[in-house]
Order: sequence, then structure tokens, then C-alpha cells
Amino acid sequence: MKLLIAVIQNEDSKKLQEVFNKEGIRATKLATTGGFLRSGNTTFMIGIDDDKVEDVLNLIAKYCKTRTQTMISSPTYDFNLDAGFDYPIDVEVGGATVFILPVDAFKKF
Ligand code: 2BA
Repeated sequence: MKLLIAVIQNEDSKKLQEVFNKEGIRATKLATTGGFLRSGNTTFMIGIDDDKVEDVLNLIAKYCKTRTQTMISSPTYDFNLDAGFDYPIDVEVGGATVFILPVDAFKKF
């Protein structure tokens, strides 16, 4: 068994959850925040048999899109300089960041 931890964009989470339910893939959804953009994203924890991992990855790849997000960035952290240098930069996000971990044991009580 493996544990998949998939960080995806909020926009894709509803559809992906529906597909997981339809396909009988059990998942836990967490509301998370990206460390860089500091905006909300969604993390799914999926416990799945080894022979189904590829199927789940294919679904994630299919339903999670790459998007460009604009963030306001300051070119310097030198606080001696006047503020007002903030400028927008485009950041490409997603489709998904997936960690695949081995599971030593899986128990339900
Ligand atoms: P964020 O940390 O908010 O990052 C959003 C996007 O900003 C990233 O998209 C990447 O394109 C860019 N980015 C992140 N850190 C950067 C940096 N130090 N310099 C320049 N650009 C940077 P993705 O790579 O698709 O990541 C989407 C979200 O997945 C991330 O949101 C974070 O929540 C998670 N993530 C990505 N890599 C991770 C990792 N190694 N460990 C844990 N979480 C990760």
C-alpha cells in the first residue's frame, strides 16, 4: 500500500473529489496553504493499493490543470529603501504536486 499526498489547486478539488468517489478511491481532503504564494490550496491524502497507484496518478494528471497566478513581489528586502517598488510577477502553479510514501501498516478500529 502507498499513501499519496497530492497538493492541488482549489479550483480542481471538487471535480477530483467527485471522480475519486465515483471510482471508489478513498481520500481525505485537507484545506492547506501554499508556503510561497500563501494562498489556499487543497491537499488530498489517498491510501491506495500498489497496483492502483498509477490509476490515481492518471486521474490527478487528467483533472488538475496548470494555471498562471499573479503575485505582488517586492524586488528587495532592504527596508532602508522606500516602499513602492512592488511589482506583479506571474507564477505557474500546478497541475499537482504528489508525494508517494510507503505505508508500513494500515489499521481501522
Ligand atoms: P506554493 O508554495 O504557494 O507555490 C506556488 C507556486 O509558486 C509553485 O507551484 C511554484 O511554481 C512557485 N514557487 C514555489 N516556491 C518557489 C520559490 N521558492 N521560488 C520560485 N517559485 C516558487 P507548484 O510547484 O505547482 O506548487 C504548488 C503548491 O504545491 C505549493 O504552493 C505548495 O503548497 C505545494 N508544494 C510544491 N512543492 C512542494 C514541496 N517540495 N513540499 C511541500 N509542498 C510543496
